[in-house]
Amino acid sequence: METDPQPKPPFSETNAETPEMGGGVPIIEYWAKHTLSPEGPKIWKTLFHHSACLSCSWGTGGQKGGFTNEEGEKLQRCMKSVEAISAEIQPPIPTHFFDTHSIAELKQLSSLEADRLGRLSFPVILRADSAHYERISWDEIYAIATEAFQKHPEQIASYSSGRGSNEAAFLLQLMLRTLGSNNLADCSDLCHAPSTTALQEMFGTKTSMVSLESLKQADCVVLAGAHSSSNHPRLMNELIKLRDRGGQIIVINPVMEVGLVKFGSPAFPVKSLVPGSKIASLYLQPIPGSDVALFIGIQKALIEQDQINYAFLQAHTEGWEAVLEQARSLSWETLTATCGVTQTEIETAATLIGAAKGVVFGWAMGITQHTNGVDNVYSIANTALMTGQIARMGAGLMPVRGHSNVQGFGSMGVTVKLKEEIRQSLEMLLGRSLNLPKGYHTRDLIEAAAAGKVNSLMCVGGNLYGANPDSAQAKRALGNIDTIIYLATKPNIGHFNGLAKVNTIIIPVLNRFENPHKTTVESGNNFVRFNDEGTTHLKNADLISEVEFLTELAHRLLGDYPVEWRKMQDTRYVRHLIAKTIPGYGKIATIDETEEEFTISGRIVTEPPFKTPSGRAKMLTTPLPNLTLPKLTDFGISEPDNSLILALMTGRSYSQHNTVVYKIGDQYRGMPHRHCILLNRGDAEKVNLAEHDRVSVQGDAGKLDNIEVIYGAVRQGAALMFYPEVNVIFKAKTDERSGTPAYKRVPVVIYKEKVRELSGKQ
Ligand SMILES: Nc1nc2c(c(=O)[nH]1)N[C@H]1C(S)=C(S)[C@@H](COP(=O)(O)OP(=O)(O)OC[C@H]3O[C@@H](n4cnc5c(=O)[nH]c(N)nc54)[C@H](O)[C@@H]3O)O[C@H]1N2
Ligand SMILES: Nc1nc2c(c(=O)[nH]1)N[C@H]1C(S)=C(S)[C@@H](COP(=O)(O)OP(=O)(O)OC[C@H]3O[C@@H](n4cnc5c(=O)[nH]c(N)nc54)[C@H](O)[C@@H]3O)O[C@H]1N2
Ligand SMILES: [Mo]
Repeated sequence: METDPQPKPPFSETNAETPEMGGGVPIIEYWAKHTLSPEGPKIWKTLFHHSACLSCSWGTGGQKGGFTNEEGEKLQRCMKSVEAISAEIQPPIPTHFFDTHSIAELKQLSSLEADRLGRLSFPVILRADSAHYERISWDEIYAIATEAFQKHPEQIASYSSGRGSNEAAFLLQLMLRTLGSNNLADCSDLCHAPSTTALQEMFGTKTSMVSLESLKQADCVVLAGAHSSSNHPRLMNELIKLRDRGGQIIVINPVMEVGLVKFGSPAFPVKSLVPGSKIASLYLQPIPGSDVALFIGIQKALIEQDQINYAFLQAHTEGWEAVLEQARSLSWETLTATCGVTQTEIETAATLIGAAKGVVFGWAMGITQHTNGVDNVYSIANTALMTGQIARMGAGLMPVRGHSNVQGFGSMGVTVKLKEEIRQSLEMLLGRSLNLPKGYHTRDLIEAAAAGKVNSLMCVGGNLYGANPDSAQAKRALGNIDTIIYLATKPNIGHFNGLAKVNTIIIPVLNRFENPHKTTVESGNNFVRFNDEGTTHLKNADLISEVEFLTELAHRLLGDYPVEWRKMQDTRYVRHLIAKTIPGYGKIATIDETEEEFTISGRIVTEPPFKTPSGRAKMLTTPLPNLTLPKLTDFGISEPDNSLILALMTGRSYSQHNTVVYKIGDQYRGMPHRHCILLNRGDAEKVNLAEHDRVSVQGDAGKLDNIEVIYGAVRQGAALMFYPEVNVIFKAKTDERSGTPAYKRVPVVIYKEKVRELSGKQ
């Protein structure tokens, strides 16, 4: 293998607790500990069950078995799936638990403690005048729910999270839309909505254009703002193989994530697991939120290195002249000052891209969760188009998605931006026009609830309270809603803090490997997996499947219009409807007979034209972001005594799945618990902070005290903390086009001593 162009990234100093690489022996130890423990047999049974992994959109599973991916390759199950399964096979919450624990007590629970209460196994309600959740009968649930969802369509809404099935998702949107509501908020609004918005605008498609097969033909991957060694471990196998065949990987991330430098994968027990495999050839560490400048820099270098594919631009794109002109006219000084990466580093990236035969551009939350998230995606796509690294095998754009079925929810129409084709099919089904109002995405839902405009909310999974910025606002907003119905497998802090004004109901549901019927999910690679029916370990429990609850409620609300809702409890009928309604999903109609999992047709783009009206990709210029940080006085602080203003990135620790914390520490970053801030040593020393000192971290909505300083490989001026805890300190600033909050660039001030606060400010 050639030597890397960059032996050591500039901000690579870690702390003593950081391991030398990601993955490796600790993964095997984790597997052994859990699979050999008393819960072991249950874990193995689930691992072998024919259903998709619960964890991320890069999971395996389905009909080919738990350890086989869509290309038939074995040993593809990551430890995150064991983590997720262990949480689902917990014992039930004891029958009298809620009688003896008041809501005031439950509000104090941390995310980890809430999850460790066990599986929800009977439905409960918290009434307005009560201090306790209490058991409720199904008759009363349906009575309350029916009344709640008969309210004016603009006052009813749903929120969903991508763990449920395509069938549940389809039914949810069909029920809400039949009722006349378009308020289908979804966790993707907080996640990849900038990707769907940008890809739709430029290419007329909303998802990855690269299949696993295509990725295997690439010889360069650009991975921006994705901590895949922690959040999409199976992608690491593809990156290892790419390096093995002589390919190059450019990582773009303000934090030097140890697992993106070197990763030991159990899929290659001899050559990778113990020694580790090199991942990044080049590691660029931009200022958080500055990726547009970095990508324009790469474009500028590509122009200067004469690597532009003009023939491709002329034949298959429009608007390219302005995009090239933008890169030419912005000076190197401006670009490098904005992104904080040197011209040499940027030119090296361009050289690697220019020399590659096939480049795949992958990205995740470091790109999308910014006020200019859509521009970030445009700038990546422009780079791919300029070099013609798109619309063929081995090249293209690959958003690295979140939840294991978040993409399926979008495909099924759980979105405020309904595809025209689906709208037309729904109108045929309904026999009337779907004259839908605009609809609330997740942030609009919170704002509308805060303004008292929402009466009834159905949450199909997720943690709407914990996932949003400004936890106090989220709590207030949800408290204005009369009825909230949570469908969940396990309790979370949202069930205890996101309480409705009158009735909060928690309905315990069966998870993906327990449903009495078959279901399907869609991966981030556009691959549809088929889940067998299963059973639950919870004995004498009173659980329901999402499909059964939604169809029964819909039946009570809508009778047999536009479908025989109760008949839909046999999910084969739902799949037939999906086949008729959802573009590219034709094959789902026969999946029960053929058991053939499939790639959704029309998604993988291996040749032009694109799906825009002109057939050309629409290139769009991308203004540089304004990255000015507030001043001390903006935080209400009068004197500059040892305080530091930073761009704070918020995200996941190694052992958490979104708002659900499995283990308090982050072993990859050497952070021992959740109340830490990862800081560059140089920044800390500037203001006389030592490692392990305790500081206050203050944003525009509040502050957290007693936060431990941990030195890490994060660039100067930036820092990192974990959600959901950190969500109390900042208000939502969103990308206007997608509604996604800027979780990755939160202006904060940190200080050790209690500083004097300006009166009247804040
Ligand atoms: N085990 C596990 N797997 C998961 C999840 C989980 O919580 N746990 N969550 C699932 C979900 S819903 C999602 S959306 C994905 C999330 O997967 P990721 O997007 O990988 O997760 P994040 O922790 O949000 O962090 C992304 C990375 O962005 C970097 N970053 C921050 N700001 C910037 C920036 O301005 N520019 C660039 N280039 N990089 C930046 C951070 O340093 C971090 O390494 O993972 C999914 N898979
Ligand atoms: N500060 C900050 N905030 C963020 C982010 C960030 O990076 N920084 N990331 C954002 C992102 S990318 C996302 S996707 C959101 C995540 O937001 P959500 O998707 O709303 O939250 P989760 O924590 O994934 O939801 C977990 C809950 O789902 C329920 N659940 C699990 N499985 C099932 C099932 O099969 N059926 C049902 N009905 N329920 C189930 C369980 O009760 C569990 O407690 O958070 C966002 N918030
Ligand atoms: Mo996400």
